[in-house]
Amino acid sequence: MFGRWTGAGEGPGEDLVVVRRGADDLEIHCHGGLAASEAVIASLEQFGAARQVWPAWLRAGGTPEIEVEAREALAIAGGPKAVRLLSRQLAGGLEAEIVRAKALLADGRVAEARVALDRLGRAARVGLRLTRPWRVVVAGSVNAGKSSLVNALAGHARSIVSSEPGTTRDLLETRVVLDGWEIDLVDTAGLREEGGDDAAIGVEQAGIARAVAAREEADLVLRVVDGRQVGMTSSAAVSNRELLVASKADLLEGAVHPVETSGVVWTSATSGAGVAALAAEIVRRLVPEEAQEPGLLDGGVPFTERQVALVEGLRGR
Ligand SMILES: Nc1nc2c(ncn2[C@@H]2O[C@H](COP(=O)(O)OP(=O)(O)OP(=O)(O)O)[C@@H](O)[C@H]2O)c(=O)[nH]1
Ligand SMILES: [Mg+2]
Repeated sequence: MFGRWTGAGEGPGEDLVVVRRGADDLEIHCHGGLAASEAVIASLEQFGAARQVWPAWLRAGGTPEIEVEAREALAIAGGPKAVRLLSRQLAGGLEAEIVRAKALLADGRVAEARVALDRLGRAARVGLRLTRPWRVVVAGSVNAGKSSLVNALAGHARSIVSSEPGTTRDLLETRVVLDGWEIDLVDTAGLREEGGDDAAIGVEQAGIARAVAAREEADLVLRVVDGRQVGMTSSAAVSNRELLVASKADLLEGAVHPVETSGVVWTSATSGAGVAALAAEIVRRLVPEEAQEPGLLDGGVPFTERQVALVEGLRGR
């Protein structure tokens, strides 16, 4: 039916189309924009209707829980890899594997079920991160070239760069997509190693405190060292959550070594050399599963705590 919705009678009303989809199922189509739909909903509420958020609406309509969760996650996920992974779960990837594992258990084929459930358990680490970008903190001494590297990775001049030590004061986040993964790069205030951090005063000191705190919460810390000083940095002091990055390779005479042999990623923000290799290395460190177990993320992947608990429960049987 086409007609004019006048609600409680105020205003000119709203032209709309009402479609009966079933005995107790009506669709109301109105003009675009939020104002028209909001006015229609408000008037329906006056007549006793209850407003529902969409996940509750889907659940009430009998949509399977994993599908609702996948739609909720897709609404906030970023980066093509997370979206592709979640789309597969929406299409039934995880559901199918859970059904299969349950059937195996019912058949007494416990070992086979275990293999499938263990795989789901290993995939869950990445699955649980699909709606929250990885966090990479860029740290190091003042003037090491941290902001220049962030800009090189982001492909635009996000952070202010200058030869003045102590240029970056606060944490500055830049969301980037590297090799399909969404990542927040966090530029920080440099540490003043030589004169001690006492050389920094006031706001810079506060910035350094924030930099230290940010490192604690990072998935990965890029420890940026001026290439001319790399020899003075002991790689033994680099934790497995850290990646040693040498900057300003263009100022160096002689060869730079590949990361496989030196453990150091050599880069030049000025020439762009090594920046793509750095991006690849960041992803390799954040999502080692991709290289270590190809195919792990191609099948069912649990992506909520509820799903992980469900898999754990089956594994315990
Ligand atoms: N030649 C050369 N110079 C660079 C490179 N990267 C950075 N620089 C220079 O090094 C200086 C410091 O660079 P920034 O990126 O501001 O360094 P930062 O680590 O962010 O410094 P703070 O924020 O002060 O801690 C600037 O003068 C840059 O132009 C590089 O790859 N090659
Ligand atoms: Mg800086």
